[in-house]
Amino acid sequence: MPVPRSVSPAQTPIEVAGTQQKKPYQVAGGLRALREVAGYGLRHSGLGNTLKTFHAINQTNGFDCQSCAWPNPDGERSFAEFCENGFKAVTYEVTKKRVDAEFFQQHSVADLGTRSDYWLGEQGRLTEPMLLRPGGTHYEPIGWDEAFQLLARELRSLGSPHEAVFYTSGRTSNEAAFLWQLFVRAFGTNNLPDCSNMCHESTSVALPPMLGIGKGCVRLSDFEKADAIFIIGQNPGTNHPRMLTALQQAKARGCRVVSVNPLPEVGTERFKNPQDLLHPTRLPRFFLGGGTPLSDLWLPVMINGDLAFFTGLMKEMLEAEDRRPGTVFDRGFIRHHTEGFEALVAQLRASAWNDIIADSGLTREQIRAAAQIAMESHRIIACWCMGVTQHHNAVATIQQIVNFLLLGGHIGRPGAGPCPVRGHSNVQGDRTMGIWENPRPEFLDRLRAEFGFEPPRQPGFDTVEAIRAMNDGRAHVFIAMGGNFLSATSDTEFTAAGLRRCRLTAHVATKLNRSHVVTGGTALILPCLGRTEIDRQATGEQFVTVEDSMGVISSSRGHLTPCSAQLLSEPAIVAGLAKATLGPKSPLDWEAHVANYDRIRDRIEAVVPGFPAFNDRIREGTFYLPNPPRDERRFATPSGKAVFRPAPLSRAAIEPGQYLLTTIRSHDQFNTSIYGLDDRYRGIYNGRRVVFLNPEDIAAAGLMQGQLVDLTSHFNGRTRRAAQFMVAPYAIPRRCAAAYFPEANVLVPIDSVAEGSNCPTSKSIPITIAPSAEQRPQV
Ligand SMILES: Nc1nc2c(c(=O)[nH]1)N[C@H]1C(S)=C(S)[C@@H](COP(=O)(O)OP(=O)(O)OC[C@H]3O[C@@H](n4cnc5c(=O)[nH]c(N)nc54)[C@H](O)[C@@H]3O)O[C@H]1N2
Ligand SMILES: Nc1nc2c(c(=O)[nH]1)N[C@H]1C(S)=C(S)[C@@H](COP(=O)(O)OP(=O)(O)OC[C@H]3O[C@@H](n4cnc5c(=O)[nH]c(N)nc54)[C@H](O)[C@@H]3O)O[C@H]1N2
Ligand SMILES: [Mo]
Repeated sequence: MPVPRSVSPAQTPIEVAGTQQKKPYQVAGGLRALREVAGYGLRHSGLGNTLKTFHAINQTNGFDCQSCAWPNPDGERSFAEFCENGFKAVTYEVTKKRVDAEFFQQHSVADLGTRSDYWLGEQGRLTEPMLLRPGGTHYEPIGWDEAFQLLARELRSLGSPHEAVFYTSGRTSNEAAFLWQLFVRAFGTNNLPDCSNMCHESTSVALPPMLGIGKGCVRLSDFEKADAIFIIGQNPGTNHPRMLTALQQAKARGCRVVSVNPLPEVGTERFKNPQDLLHPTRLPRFFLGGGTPLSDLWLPVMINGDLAFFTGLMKEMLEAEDRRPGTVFDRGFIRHHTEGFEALVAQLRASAWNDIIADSGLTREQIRAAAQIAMESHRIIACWCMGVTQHHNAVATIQQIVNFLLLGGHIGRPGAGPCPVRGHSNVQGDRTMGIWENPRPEFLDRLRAEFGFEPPRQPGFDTVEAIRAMNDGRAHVFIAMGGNFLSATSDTEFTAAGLRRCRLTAHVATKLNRSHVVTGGTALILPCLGRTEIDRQATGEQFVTVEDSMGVISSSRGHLTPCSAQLLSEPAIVAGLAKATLGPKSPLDWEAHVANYDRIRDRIEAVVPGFPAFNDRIREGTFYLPNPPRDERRFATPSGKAVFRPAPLSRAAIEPGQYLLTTIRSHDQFNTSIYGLDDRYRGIYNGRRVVFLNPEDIAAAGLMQGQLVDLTSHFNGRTRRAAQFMVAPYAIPRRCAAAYFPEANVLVPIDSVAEGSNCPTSKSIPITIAPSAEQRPQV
């Protein structure tokens, strides 16, 4: 097999020789999912740990699965409350392999730069703090105290606190996140970019002016009551597999599911629930038949066609309402609880069907079929994820989805409401804890009242702005609480250049990744405990808390012996850094708070609304944060009403000869962590450099299945290139293309962002496609 070619240390090497395309799966889940779980678990973490994990994952007294933010049932939990991909995420952390000092002695940073993302993650858990000196070729061990002193020195020597960037990924617990933002603000800046900036930021911007809240307004139990569930730009079979259980149960009651997605994702089509194996009465359902059909209607919108689709959907409903006034819209709700209805109606009337059809890529019949389901449903839930949030018009699209819900009064009604499905297991909680570059003044006021210092008021850098700041010399120190900043952000080579210009880059992490390999002058790797591990502090074993996608706070307690005695918990790392940096200027006694996380929770209770009697309540079980729109149809907008926000049609433009590229996750990855090289649901094996194209486009361009092509993105007259992707014919609308994240991130221009939220447009990138100079050997 040919040696993989390294593009640059910032990108995973090109490996295309063995990639194959076969038939996509017809059913999600099934016995195969169980086989994957068992195989993956045993291979990486051994029998003992596999069984222990199996026992504790998502159980009331166990740890919160780190894979996604889908909630656990409020009542009784299944004995196996997890999914294939959750199990892989856990196993990825519980692996028996170690990346220790000896490993770093054997592998220079240059060597690591030639390794694939998959290989880096497979090497095992980080075990001790490591330092890369200026000009050094290898990371070498460093003590924790020395590491904190070094970081503190660098931070204190900056011209201003705003020259440092403090990134957060969404696995960070509430306790760690609260301390982290407190430290950063006491240090003097709001430079707190987080993964949310690349994820649901468009949601967080779209919702507040309409609903007075930046979060979804449904509970899991609402899925038991809904008449229709719209799943928009989301692939739950891979990314939120436990959602399929909720959909399966909803379907059994006769609820209808509409999937809005350019791709026919198997997870929204058919599902065999592996958990049925544990219920004797459900066994026949598992073994007989081809699984539960999930989707009643699949709408293959063109990439970025969602805004037009929702405009068409509402226009169709408006025409029906015109014919039979008072029968389609919830006039009572609109009158009492909303404002701006007339503006929306005017916008719908002004939108032309020709434009709606052209922009959405759907037929009038398809839109009519969706409207029919909507008009027959008294309770509608709309779920959306990255297929919606990562476009230039994402905020407008989300607002159009909420307009649709408001028309029918589908908010604050059991079985109905907006349901942005969050990604990382605590990304929503991190924001609640104040991880935000643009904090509300009320939040800062409460911080000041509780801790007696004046927090900075000037907004900080979000992710995109942080990358620009590192590149143009406004930021010199980059410290990350988890994540893989380099590979997760857009414009990979530009981000790499920014990191290289920093004086210092440091990462609190559990596993090795590419961000540890493309560094500033000095670099640190600070290994931390994972969710699965026992967190013992001065007063005894600790637990942490997280918030799921539906605003439920639950506790998480690790059960396994830490993989190395030298790991610190995330709160302990923040405390060590804060104490060294702030010294006597500290707003609290860091050590005392880390000794007993109850003290951190007391501080959270004092600062963050919704946490009264936090320590008591969390010991009794889980609890919901208040959600006024859901609980009492109360909207914290200036008028106290929900606000319609009409969004005029707009679409990502492509020139003749161009395609619109979306970047997606395979079934075998968690963001930048690559679990394996297959995407069996889509029929892709042993490789990730694949571009999905419509067969007619492939023929029209004179290309062939399996051929290698180079992708070039176009933005404001500049091009960016990613070489050697294998052509894979797929059921995707014409002029649309899909490739995997993070391989395709190099194509996403730093300046191409969603209006209002600054989220990189990872789901709509205009590209051209040309045959590669190098082709794979014919077999
Ligand atoms: N196993 C696993 N679980 C995960 C993750 C993971 O990587 N692996 N990541 C976690 C995180 S952080 C997040 S944010 C979520 C992500 O969860 P998803 O949003 O489901 O992830 P993506 O793969 O980005 O998928 C987006 C979906 O949108 C579709 N899509 C693409 N472009 C468009 C468009 O223009 N319009 C519409 N309507 N659809 C479009 C794609 O076909 C795909 O089905 O999952 C979380 N859970
Ligand atoms: N093109 C494109 N780009 C995208 C996306 C896309 O759809 N397309 N999606 C975007 C989205 S939705 C998101 S959320 C971001 C994700 O961006 P990030 O959150 O930055 O990336 P992850 O890959 O989730 O981070 C993985 C790393 O986190 C570390 N880690 C794991 N567990 C822990 C822990 O418990 N503690 C600590 N301290 N570290 C830990 C490990 O070292 C691991 O290597 O990527 C974004 N980028
Ligand atoms: Mo995400």
